[in-house]
Amino acid sequence: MYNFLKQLITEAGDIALAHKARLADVQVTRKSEKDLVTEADVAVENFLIEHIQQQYPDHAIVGEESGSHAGADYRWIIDPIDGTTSFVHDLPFFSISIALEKSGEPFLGAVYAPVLGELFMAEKGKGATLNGNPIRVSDRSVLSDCVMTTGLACLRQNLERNNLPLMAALAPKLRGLRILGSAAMDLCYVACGRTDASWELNLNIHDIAAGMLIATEAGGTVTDFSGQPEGLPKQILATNGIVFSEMSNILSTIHNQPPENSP
Ligand code: 2AM
Ligand code: CA
Repeated sequence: MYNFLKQLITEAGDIALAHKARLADVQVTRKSEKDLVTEADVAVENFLIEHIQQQYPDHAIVGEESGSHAGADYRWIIDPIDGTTSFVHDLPFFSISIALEKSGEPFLGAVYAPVLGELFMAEKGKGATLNGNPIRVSDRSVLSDCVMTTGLACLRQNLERNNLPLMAALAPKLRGLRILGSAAMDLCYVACGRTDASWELNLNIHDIAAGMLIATEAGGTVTDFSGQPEGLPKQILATNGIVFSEMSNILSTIHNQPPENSP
């Protein structure tokens, strides 16, 4: 299954790149005012579903663009393009994200950023790799030495509590804060130690399922802000483990404060 996944995601990356090569002609439609879906998202997802169903006809599949396809013990969770906005704006920070669960537990994960030529993979209990080489989280412990990523998916949903207060509180404490636009890549960058943590609100399971396994297999933590799994994927905090407590305290304290202007 590992080799099947590796080949599948690489071929899916080629399809995304072929669409990107004629970006001006790629059809883009709006799921909502700011939420985009392109011809490439649909083409990659259809390719993935077709090949998974051909190889494993009894497996279940959940796809971002097409919903659930029923099946048994194994479940594939796919995001054909994570970071569709980056794709549309010709930025390199988009990825294909594929996770495989067995009996409800993550078992295999792959995230491929085709423009950058980077394939992150993990198998439960066997560690994580980048282009076949083992990776591990960073050992930075002081926030002022840390670079982190976050995102603003929450702003598209008019939530009462969004990420802006959290960003305002954390940015001054860090060496750097980045918004790359692909939650799957954010988790992989924690996994390989480029960043030391990442947090975000209101993601979907297909954005994070593969990256979570990759980050945890590389020695990181992936939980909700309080350190539990229950709040995922609406709250996510991925860390190198060392900065977890401090980040969890800051995020929980600020996020649990009543929003301004409330009685
Ligand atoms: P997508 O590109 O697959 O939609 C970036 O912050 C992350 O947020 C990406 O993983 C992106 O996934 C996701 N995202 C973008 N728009 C979103 C929305 N309206 N609701 C939830 N997540 C969204
Ligand atoms: Ca997507």
